[in-house]
Amino acid sequence: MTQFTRSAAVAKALDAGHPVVALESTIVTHGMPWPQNLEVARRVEATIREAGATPATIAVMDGELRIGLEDDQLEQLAQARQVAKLSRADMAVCMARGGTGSTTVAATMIAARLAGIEVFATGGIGGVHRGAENSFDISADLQELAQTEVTVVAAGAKAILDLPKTLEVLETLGVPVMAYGQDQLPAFWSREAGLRAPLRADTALQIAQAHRMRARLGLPGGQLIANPIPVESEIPRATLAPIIAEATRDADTHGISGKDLTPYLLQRIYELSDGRSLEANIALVLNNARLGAAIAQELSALPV
Ligand code: PSU
Ligand code: MN
Repeated sequence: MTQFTRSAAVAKALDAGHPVVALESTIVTHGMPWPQNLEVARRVEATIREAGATPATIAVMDGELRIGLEDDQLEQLAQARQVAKLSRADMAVCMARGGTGSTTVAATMIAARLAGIEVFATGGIGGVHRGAENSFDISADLQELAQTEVTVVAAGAKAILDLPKTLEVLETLGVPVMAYGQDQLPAFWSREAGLRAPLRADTALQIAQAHRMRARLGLPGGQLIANPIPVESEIPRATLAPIIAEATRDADTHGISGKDLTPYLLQRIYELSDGRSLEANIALVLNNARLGAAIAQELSALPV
């Protein structure tokens, strides 16, 4: 028995060796408000198709791990309330119970690897939360990058996190972090985090070659590509800093922690920025989808 179901389009592309880009679904259920979440999910898929690759949005629906959603399934998920946010720890439990859940970066990487998809585009990965020295809140996404062979395209780690600590953990775990086309680490809504990225890549081909070289060396784990948000869509760091500080204080006041913290902060920053954070989030996800498709194309042309 296979542990997953592929959509017809994804099965066809993978079996033919055509480029495929995995997409997560937590950004749909917990990262953006209805109805923009559905609109964005559709636009991201369309962007990948226009760039010559096949999108594979991943989710668990009624116990089935789905690699590639049909449009009605995407809509169902976007409208659903109280959907579980699945990571490495709870994906199998949800499937065994016949449940429904969206996949985070960690769970999407696991599913992509099972299906033989090498590239995954998202908004921002989870990382080390501010105050982690007390809360120990470090996203399972980091550990997943250390053990699952998928190249993840993100706009850096979300600026709500402690970025220096996030980079330190990634270094400890042996995860290559490459800024795309610049030396600075991008910080999600802003192009620069005020930190140098450990590595830099200037072309999709370089990223694809590094992915293959890791495999040849037998190194487990993936790569994190930090793709800066387009200039015209960025929110400068100085504008965001007080908003993030306020959202973080509010989370503290209301005792928000664990899995609820990231969705709470994203929603609060959306309110405090009068919707600007969402516009930026949409622009960066589309930008990552384009780069993901380019990397998938290079990988499909390289020998395994
Ligand atoms: N990127 C976004 N919005 C999101 C997320 C990423 O633009 O909502 C989600 C991803 O699914 C990521 C998760 O894996 O947030 C991290 O959650 P946590 O910090 O609880 O590990
Ligand atoms: Mn967490």
